[in-house]
Amino acid sequence: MNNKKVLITGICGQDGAYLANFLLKKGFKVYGIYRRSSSDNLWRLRYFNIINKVSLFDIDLKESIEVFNLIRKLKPNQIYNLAAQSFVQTSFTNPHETTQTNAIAVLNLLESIKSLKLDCGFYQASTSEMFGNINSVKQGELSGFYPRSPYAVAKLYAHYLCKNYREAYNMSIYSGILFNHESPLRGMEFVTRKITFFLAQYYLKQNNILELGNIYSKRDWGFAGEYVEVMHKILVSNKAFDYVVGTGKTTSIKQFINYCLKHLNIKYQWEGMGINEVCIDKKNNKVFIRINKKFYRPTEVNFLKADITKIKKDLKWEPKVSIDKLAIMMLDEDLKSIN
Ligand code: NAP
Ligand code: F7E
Repeated sequence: MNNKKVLITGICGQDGAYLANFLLKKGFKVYGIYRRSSSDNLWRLRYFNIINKVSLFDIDLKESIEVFNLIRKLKPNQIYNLAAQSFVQTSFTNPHETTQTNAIAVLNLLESIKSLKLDCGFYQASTSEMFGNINSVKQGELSGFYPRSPYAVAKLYAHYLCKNYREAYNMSIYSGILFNHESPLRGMEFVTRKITFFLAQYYLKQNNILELGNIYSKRDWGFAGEYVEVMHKILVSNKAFDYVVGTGKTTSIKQFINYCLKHLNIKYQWEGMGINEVCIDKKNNKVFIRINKKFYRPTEVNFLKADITKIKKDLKWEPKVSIDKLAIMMLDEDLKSIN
């Protein structure tokens, strides 16, 4: 035990669980903010067998006084702000909740640290969605921003707020601009897990149809287990305040599906175009993947690819898990859980 206290908001989410597990192994005392729910939202902590090793506080991040009181009581050495309404699609239907949690709650957190004069490192979960449609071949720390969803707009507010509080009040605030990162613990609503979970079921039972939206958008996908280690590295290295974290490679949703089908040895054929595009199982000539307009977004981010020159140079960090390996990891875990 190194006696250092960390507070993780969003500890029950994908990154929160991976980070808690990582920091416990490093000897930190880990506290977490989560929201009690009627459905089981502790499953990721159970996956790592760490429920009894972390101290959990049932607080909605929007409740600024409760958050302030908790920070005053704990006086953590580091805070990782990972809580967010993180699903881009939902931000179009629920923009107020998204803005309150992803933007205003960050203001409340920073105000708490400032008014308590706490000597505390603060990590903000910024996102590649802030780049949106900037139309460049790669996106790095100096690229412009063009957010394309209420989610991205709220995150950009938080990102600039962190910059301002750092400059105005000399606070130790760090932002990781992370590109998409996935894992077997990814929420079912995100496209990679939606695909791997469906295909694992399909492989075992060969029924049902998967419906998707825009399969031509491209993402820079990495492994969440690696990325949480970088969050910590950024915060303790004290070299620069903003880092882009990604793989430097980009893959379309369709290509991701093809990687999965190859691993499962399912012979397939894509046919048609646009809304009529389908994927046919060659074994029985049946359609098992099709497009449904309901999964299209009002405004889409078509292309993301990280420029990781700075983090490679400063922090000597490079990702190890490629997207095809990640697809296999997720599929194998899904197959195991369904079997
Ligand atoms: P996640 O799995 O959706 O986890 C987010 C967590 O925040 C959930 O456990 C959620 O709990 C909690 N939360 C939401 N609103 C809250 C509120 N008002 N008060 C308290 N807790 C609240 O997301 P993730 O993938 O781990 O991402 C972690 C952070 O990184 C997020 O801020 C996300 O925006 C950002 N990010 C993620 C990626 C990525 O590819 N994963 C990339 C860049 C940035 P409930 O279950 O109660 O909603
Ligand atoms: O969509 C397309 C969709 O929801 C990826 C969050 O962690 O990463 C994540 O945001 C792409 C988009 O992730 C479906 O239109 C097609 O182009 O998995 P996603 P996201 O929107 O990139 C960023 C970095 C974050 O910060 C966020 O918090 O896939 N797509 N068909 C679909 N997406 C979904 N979800 N479902 C579909 O059926």
